[in-house]
Amino acid sequence: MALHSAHDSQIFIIGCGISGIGAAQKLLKHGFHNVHIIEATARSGGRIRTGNLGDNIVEIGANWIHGPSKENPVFRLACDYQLLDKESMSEENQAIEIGGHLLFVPNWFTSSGRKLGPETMEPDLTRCVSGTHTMDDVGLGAFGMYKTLPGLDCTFPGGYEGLIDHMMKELPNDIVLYNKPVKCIHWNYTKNGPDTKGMLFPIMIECVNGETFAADHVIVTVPLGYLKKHQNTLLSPSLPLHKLHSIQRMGFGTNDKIFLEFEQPFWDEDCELIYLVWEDETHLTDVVSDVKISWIRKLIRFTVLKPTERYGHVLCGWIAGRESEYMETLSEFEVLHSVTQLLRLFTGNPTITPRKILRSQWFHDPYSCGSYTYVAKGCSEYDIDNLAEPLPLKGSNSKPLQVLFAGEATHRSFFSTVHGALLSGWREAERLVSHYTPASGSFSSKL
Ligand code: 6YU
Repeated sequence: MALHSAHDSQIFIIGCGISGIGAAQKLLKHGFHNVHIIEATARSGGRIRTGNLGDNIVEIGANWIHGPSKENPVFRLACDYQLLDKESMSEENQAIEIGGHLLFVPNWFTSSGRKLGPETMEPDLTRCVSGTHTMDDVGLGAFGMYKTLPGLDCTFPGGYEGLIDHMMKELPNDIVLYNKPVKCIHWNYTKNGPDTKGMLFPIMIECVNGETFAADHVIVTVPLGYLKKHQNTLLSPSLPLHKLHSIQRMGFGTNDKIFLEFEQPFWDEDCELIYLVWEDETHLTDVVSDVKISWIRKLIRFTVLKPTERYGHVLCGWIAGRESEYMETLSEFEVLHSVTQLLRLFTGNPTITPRKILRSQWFHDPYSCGSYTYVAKGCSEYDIDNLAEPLPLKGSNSKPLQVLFAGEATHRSFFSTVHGALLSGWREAERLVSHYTPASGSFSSKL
């Protein structure tokens, strides 16, 4: 077999979300130069996605930096790139320890068309946060595993995708191979592929379009939702059973957004969050019987995009679980019609009409298959560790670290977040770096 140096290793990263970009950055910094990212779609960023509603930018995917303070690498990068406003970067902001947001100023509307006074009603927001269908799906252990960082959650005034643009500028232009969905990663591969110039590689990556790539290492960053759907075909030989079981046990929820622009606000000037309160009992049952008729009843929370000078009068409605999956199957016109009827009912104003709509469809996105990970009932941190465990498993005689796993779902305490995703990409890059570090005595012997 021809020998090549550690830094010549052919490394492919599957997925150009922030975990894949982070992994590539770190590998290049450590002198690996044969690094490529294979991305299924035509864009970078994955679930970080900024879109347009008329003249406004809106976040179709990730919204906030959760816990913007020094320990958060996304916050540090955003500061370095000067993407945040002064207030978000202030020491005071970073020191706030409330696990996210201050209490939003709410407006309450009821299904009999009444606007309630500022009573302190305690809303259940949790289901939306996890993106699950009912809270019964969420394991209690999750609340101990998920770690919050200090700092008052903040947004990117110019859009979250600005972060991706800046990170991409630090990578070589041709590093990403776009529009190439990967069909199968053949590992422990013994045949010599046609484009391998006489070298033997342990991995052959097969794309849907028939193209193949030979590799020493692959870092898989596809979302857990995608892994769940393609668990039996994405790898050959197939994933070991304990990894498969963990993929099945872990939860991947859907949380969608419906953006609406209005000519005039129907909410108070200081209002930040609108709640719709159904006065009949149907809403009290968590699982609504006929989703086709009653999906709209799950749309009970709207955030007001601030500041008004930047956004105009724009609301973001949040919908999670099976109802969001159903909503995605409707046309934009049908969604607009249902939401208009809903708001007319709750405001008692029969003329209210949003003038623009934009909604996300994360469940039907073929390369996300949902929004983000939650720790489902019966799951533990060991499932996350199983997910992150590289192949071949320890103790095997085959070439080590052929397939590595990153992505938000593989981070023990920051799953479901952008910073968790970034840290997981760095973690897997560092795994390869230390594998090839001369001090470990492994520099060329492991090739
Ligand atoms: C955060 C937030 N946030 C809202 C919504 C969503 C998410 N998150 P990627 O998917 O980015 O990249 C993978 C790539 O792989 C992608 O480009 C694919 O096209 C590609 N691919 C797939 N298959 C392929 C194939 N076969 N071949 C080649 N390529 C392939 N996070 O920090 N703040 O406000 C939100 C939010 C609607 C959808 C979010 C938020 C989650 C992040 O967006 C997400 O974690 C990362 O972007 C993922 O990056 P990645 O690289 O791993 O994958 C108890 C307890 C509770 C804990 N939960 C607390 C909830 C906190 C989360 N809050 C979320 C809230 C919102 C609003």
